[in-house]
Amino acid sequence: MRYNEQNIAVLGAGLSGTAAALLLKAEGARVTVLDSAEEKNLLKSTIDNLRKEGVRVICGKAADEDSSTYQMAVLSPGIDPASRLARNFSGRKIDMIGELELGWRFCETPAIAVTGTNGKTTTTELLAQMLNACGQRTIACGNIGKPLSEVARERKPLDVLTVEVSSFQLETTQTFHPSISLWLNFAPDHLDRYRSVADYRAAKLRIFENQTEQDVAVVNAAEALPKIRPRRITFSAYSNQADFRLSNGAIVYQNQAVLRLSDTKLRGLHNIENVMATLAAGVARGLLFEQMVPPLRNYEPRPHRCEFVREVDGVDYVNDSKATNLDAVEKALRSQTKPVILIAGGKDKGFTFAPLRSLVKEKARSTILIGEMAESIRRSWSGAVHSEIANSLADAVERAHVVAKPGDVVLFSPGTSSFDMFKSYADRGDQFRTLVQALPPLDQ
Ligand code: UMA
Repeated sequence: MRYNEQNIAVLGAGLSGTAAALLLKAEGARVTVLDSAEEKNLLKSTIDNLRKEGVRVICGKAADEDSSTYQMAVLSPGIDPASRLARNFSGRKIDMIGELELGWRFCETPAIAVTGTNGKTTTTELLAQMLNACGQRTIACGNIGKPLSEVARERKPLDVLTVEVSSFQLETTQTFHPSISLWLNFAPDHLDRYRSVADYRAAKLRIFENQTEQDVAVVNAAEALPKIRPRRITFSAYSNQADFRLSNGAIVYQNQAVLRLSDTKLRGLHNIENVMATLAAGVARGLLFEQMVPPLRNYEPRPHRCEFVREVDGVDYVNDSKATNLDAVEKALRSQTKPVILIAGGKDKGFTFAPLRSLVKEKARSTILIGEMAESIRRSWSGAVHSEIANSLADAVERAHVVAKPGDVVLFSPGTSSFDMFKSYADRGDQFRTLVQALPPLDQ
């Protein structure tokens, strides 16, 4: 038992913190979970379960000011190392690792790690589904929602791990070493956490940190990456200078057509690149295309990613709540063939919507803005498109219903995170779907 009798602090009582605490407990540590939120605002069942398992839980101000002695602290990815809670530990020079790093220390299975600003979750799912269908036992984990520490504690027999990794998780890795890494794309994001785009990129680049010449990096050919040690396999839906490329509606590898896009349920060039990256990882694992293609054809896209909800009075309603940055909105807008009524806005993450101005002018007939950023987005797009501000998501859907004409699409692609008004992007998307399902036809 590696941490036997050690006092270890786990910061954050969310999914990662809970998984880290239970893993450490199973490894003989004396565990304290600390969370800055008041106990009444945390999930009671989670806290009760931790206490039942013998974990000490400290919440609120007492957590931020706790002065007990610890040998190590484990940080949840959503907690900024500059936060008061984290500084209470780093300030005392207590060794601090992230939850992903902790989980990795207990995994004896090789890992495929997937990063990128957009498409991580889809690619991680595609890859896990494909590998399992090809007889390589894997589990989709990490940022996708199942912390690596939970996988480590379960000790299921697996051939490989398929881990979605975020910049937040990569910030605090030390030994994490994927044998195959996937770099899908990069665009500015999370500027409420990072001082600059360069800092965000540097955190993501840590995915390659421990890779060697024996490893593989599957990388988007459009990306100017620094020198890295692993062998590269490249992909691009926009360039011919890549190992996986697009030709006549099919993905081509070394001049061999591998998969026709119309045979999959995924749409948009960004998804084509996700499929290419998945195939490239399969090649790196020694799989054959005839094994890989059938499960990719059967893959059903996840909700909240350009999800078609319903048609009302000739208007399509699309839920793209997963779009939490501008790059994702850009991709959603570009894949629309009908005039768009765009619903956007949410939490202020430290950037403006100005870069989308000309695309919105080209694609959108009208925009309806919500949340903390509504006024700032209206200013950014002033003169380019008609914008109105709604005071809730329900109000936005109602306004869209009135404004949209037959042949339009109402696209809910917020472009920023949800936490100003919702629990998560999924909660936000679920609420949008419910509101749209409840819309009566206009003539009723
Ligand atoms: N907290 C504090 N002090 C603070 C800030 C937060 O105590 O200063 C506490 C909160 O009160 C809360 C806890 O920290 O109780 C939440 O921790 P967390 O934000 O790390 O959330 P988890 O539930 O552990 O979820 C995390 C990831 N969340 C983030 O990175 C923000 C989940 O990714 C991931 O699925 C999960 O671990 C399992 O690995 C979500 C996400 O939004 C989906 N990721 C970002 C993204 O995809 O863009 C990176």
